[in-house]
Amino acid sequence: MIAPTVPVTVAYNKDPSPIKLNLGVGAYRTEEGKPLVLNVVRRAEQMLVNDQSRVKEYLPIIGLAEFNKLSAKLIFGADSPAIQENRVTTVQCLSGTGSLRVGSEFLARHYHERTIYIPLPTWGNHPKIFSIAGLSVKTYRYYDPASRGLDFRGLLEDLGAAPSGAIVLLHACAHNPTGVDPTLEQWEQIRQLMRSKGLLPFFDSAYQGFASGSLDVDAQAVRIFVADGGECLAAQSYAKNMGLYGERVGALSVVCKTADVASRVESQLKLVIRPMYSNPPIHGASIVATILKDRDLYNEWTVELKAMADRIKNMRQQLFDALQARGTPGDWSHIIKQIGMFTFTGLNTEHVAFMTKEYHIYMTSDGRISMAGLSSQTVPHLAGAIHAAVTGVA
Ligand code: PLA
Repeated sequence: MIAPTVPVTVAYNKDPSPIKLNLGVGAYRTEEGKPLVLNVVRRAEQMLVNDQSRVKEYLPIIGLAEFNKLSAKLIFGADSPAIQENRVTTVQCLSGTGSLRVGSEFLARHYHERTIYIPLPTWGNHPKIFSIAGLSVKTYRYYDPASRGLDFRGLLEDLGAAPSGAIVLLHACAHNPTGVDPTLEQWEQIRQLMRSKGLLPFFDSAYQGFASGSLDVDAQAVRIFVADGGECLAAQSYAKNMGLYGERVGALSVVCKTADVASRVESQLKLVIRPMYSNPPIHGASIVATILKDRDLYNEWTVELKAMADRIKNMRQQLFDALQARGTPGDWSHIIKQIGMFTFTGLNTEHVAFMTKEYHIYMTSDGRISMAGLSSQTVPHLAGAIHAAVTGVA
């Protein structure tokens, strides 16, 4: 299980070195190393500020209705039969984390099987969220360190051996921390296996559009599960793809078999949310709804999103090239094969400690680096540190 990312940032903040580099937390930085507020977000905010009719009243328990509808469309597709048949219930939550938490509290109270299978490894917060909510957490094999790719056979064996009805956490795209996703054919096999065993898919979609640059491509895995008419849950975050990290805006959708079940699920979700935080904040959801409902703003968003995804891909290539140029021992092709914000480098805890001490480079101890925190100027520093680590540290 990976170490929490936040302590990495604490250590980074304390380091006085001018060359220090934080590749720990997954937050997008520009080529200049600065946080980015999307232009489309600035425009939407300006429109909201200029609208004198807007007030600061409480939102309903499940949040902004328009935001919920648009969020479901974004992940399931505008023409999704599940949406048209009113089989989806969507509630606004506090970003991806809050959506996962509300979803798992709901399952712990009302679902008949209280075991959730999470990939090994996974985002460090997953096991904590699910166990605190009252689910019992088990793992399924996911990553094969030898191939630095998917352990597909191990995954199928472990899910095949899971008790029927168990919940399975799936990363919708850009698996964190490994950057390794199943192919579409593999997703189809996973779907068939899960449906045949009645396993319940719970998708964590924290990176839609951020992985491939296309919102639709990154939602494909979720959509093949929804297309078969079965149940599933999806937690969405706008932290990365709209750069709304600190606004804490996300959504939980539960796809049900009938409209009647969906409306009863909504009532139960309200009972989960009300004693937790009463109702969600208004600002972030208003920004998202403003962008999603306006064709021009939406198009502008997709262009900016693609530019972020492209910059990350470019950093992968640059880092790979820099290691090749140095003749750094080992096969580094996984850097360009992996997808999304992170590269799972294969560096061990000792390498990481060495790079932090000698090069002031911060990353999680499992060797995960955030490609989004890298720039053309810092690639040589990182490549030099990796080279020194793998040639000098056992
Ligand atoms: N799910 C996954 C797979 C994530 O990687 C993250 C964020 C979230 C959900 C939740 O994000 P949100 O609540 O902000 O929407 N992971 C980050 C940040 C980017 C973190 O750890 O807090 C990471 O560095 O792994």
